[in-house]
Amino acid sequence: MNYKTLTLTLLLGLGAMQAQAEMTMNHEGHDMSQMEGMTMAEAGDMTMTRGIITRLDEANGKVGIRHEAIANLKMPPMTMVFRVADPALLKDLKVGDAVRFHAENPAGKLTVTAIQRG
Ligand SMILES: [Cu+2]
Repeated sequence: MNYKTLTLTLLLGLGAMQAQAEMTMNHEGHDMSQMEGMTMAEAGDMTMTRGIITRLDEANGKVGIRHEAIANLKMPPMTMVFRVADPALLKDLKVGDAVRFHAENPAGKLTVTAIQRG
């Protein structure tokens, strides 16, 4: 991990902690037991983004996508490589396929957690 990545990871970590602290404060006095242990994704954020497959590397669990803006990650349109949560997600895809996918950024590693043709 290089210095830049480390800094980014730390910043993202702080941001997440801050968001959590704010959420806790905003919900003071409410019953939060149902939310315990849930990530935002599990709480229902499954924003799907459109893209075109530009590269497939099933062996290394990576996929290149020319994607539209990713709302949940506040990322502008670009072509980039993502990790995939499970390489099996890629098995029916080929370069040039139009897809819809959901990506998350756990610990600074952009990861596709769901992808489908369409
Ligand atoms: Cu991107």
